[in-house]
Amino acid sequence: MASLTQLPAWQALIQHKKQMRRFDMRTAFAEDAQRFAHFSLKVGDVLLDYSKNRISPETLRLLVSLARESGVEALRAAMFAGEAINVTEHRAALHTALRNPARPSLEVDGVNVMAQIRAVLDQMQRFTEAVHTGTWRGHTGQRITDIVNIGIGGSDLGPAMVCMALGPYAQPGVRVHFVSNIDPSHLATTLAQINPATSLFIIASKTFTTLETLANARSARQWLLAQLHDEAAVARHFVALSTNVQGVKAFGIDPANMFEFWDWVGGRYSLWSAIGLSIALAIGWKNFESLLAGAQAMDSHFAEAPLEQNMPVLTGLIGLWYHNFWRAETYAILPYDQRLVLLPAFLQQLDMESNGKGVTRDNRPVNYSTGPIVWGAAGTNGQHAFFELLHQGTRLIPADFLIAAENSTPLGDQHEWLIANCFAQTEALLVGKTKAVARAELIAQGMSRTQANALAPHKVFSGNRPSNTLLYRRLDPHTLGMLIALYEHKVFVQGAIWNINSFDQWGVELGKQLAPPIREALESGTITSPHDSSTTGLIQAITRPNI
Ligand code: G6Q
Repeated sequence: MASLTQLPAWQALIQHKKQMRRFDMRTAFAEDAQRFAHFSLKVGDVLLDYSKNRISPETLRLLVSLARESGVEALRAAMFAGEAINVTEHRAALHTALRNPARPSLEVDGVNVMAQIRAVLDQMQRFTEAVHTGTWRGHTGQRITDIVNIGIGGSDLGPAMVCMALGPYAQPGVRVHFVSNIDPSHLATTLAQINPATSLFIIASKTFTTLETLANARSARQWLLAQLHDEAAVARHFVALSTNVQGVKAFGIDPANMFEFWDWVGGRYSLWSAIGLSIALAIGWKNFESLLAGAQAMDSHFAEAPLEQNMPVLTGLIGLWYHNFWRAETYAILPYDQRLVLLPAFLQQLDMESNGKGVTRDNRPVNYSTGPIVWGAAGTNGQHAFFELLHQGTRLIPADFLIAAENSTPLGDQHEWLIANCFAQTEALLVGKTKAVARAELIAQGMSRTQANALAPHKVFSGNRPSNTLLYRRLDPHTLGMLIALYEHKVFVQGAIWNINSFDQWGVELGKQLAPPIREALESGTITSPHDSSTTGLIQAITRPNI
């Protein structure tokens, strides 16, 4: 493929950006009474309003051309077909197959993966129902009341985010906890809240070699055995989610209590696989199926809708427009939905681990920027913290606002206030406030002209600041599945255009390589591997604190 920056659409977008430099969304809204209708799209229960962006019909036409010229459609077809699009690891990326169990067959390396997927789903369903009905009990015959998922990164963030989001669907009698950090305080705090006789530990690790997870799993087993005094208890209180049968056996978990997945499931795309067991246990099997079905609905839309009316394509292109042509380095995720409080952290991994890459799929360094910085927090809390910078700071920060029309746990008129705040913020970002208006307001409040002139510049909001709004009826499992799949595919579209491999994560590996020699030095007090003087100094500050 020609270099991205040489494509006609990229070149045209450079020119177009020059014409759009002074584009004012307020004027665009004034000139087109139908702007919302022209720049919004509904898929199922999810409405995307992308009208508050610095875009014209011509911008979208050029961006869609860029998607076509850079081969997004071919790569999308290859992903759904199970081709090895993860080129550096020679693997398919088939999270879409996990949520389409009705698909008759799909061969990867001569194996029908659909049969494997269905078999594991059946095993997960049987187990989930056994725990919920009390058929599966702890070693002393008591029912399971607490589930502890021990995993990190992709084996933690997705399930933790979903369980939090779907709290109103929680099964009675079961609490789910997540332990990820090797900092012992994480596990210790959780253990202090639970009873070993009624607890089930899910050891979630694709590789079953991850230091943090294995260390926490070992400590959890020791704690359990110290209280139940019988090695046989492990079989009733520990299950594993992994691709590594040998590792699971070596740890001492019976492979009969292992839920398998496969190397073509990326960690950050794995909540739809056996890694979702904690979700099924938290919300029940039917709701887990509904989560999968929601993601599948978004998959079908992504696979079939024309690029011009394709939600993941449009959000991906608009994000890329700001990142590459307006040099916006970050974007904010602002769920006006307390239950989505973990969404920014989940999307941080999804986006930054997928597209934080500097080498193309054909092994050349990129000569354009990739991988925006993702951050955010739940509204309205963010409003009282960092929104100042969004409104009055010097940077351009596109933002996604997410809001439900209905709340699962309404109280008085609080939800109406939540919606009002959400819409008011996107409106304020758009409309802003001029110096003349600020000055007039101050004078109307009784301030002298001199004082008003001095204060007015501080009360100016430039406006014309972009946002998307995702409005959904209610945060139910189906809608949440759609929203997550939307972001997965958005990231895919951007990675496809940047011609990078969104499915590997070599950057994660470096820390895994460097930590063991430091650990050894901390224990022995002798540094045997070469380090810079900073690292050496820090190690010695621990091993020889008095020097
Ligand atoms: C995700 C990453 C990474 C991974 C963790 C845990 O895409 O690869 O976050 O999920 O390092 O790995 P294991 O599941 O193998 O323990």
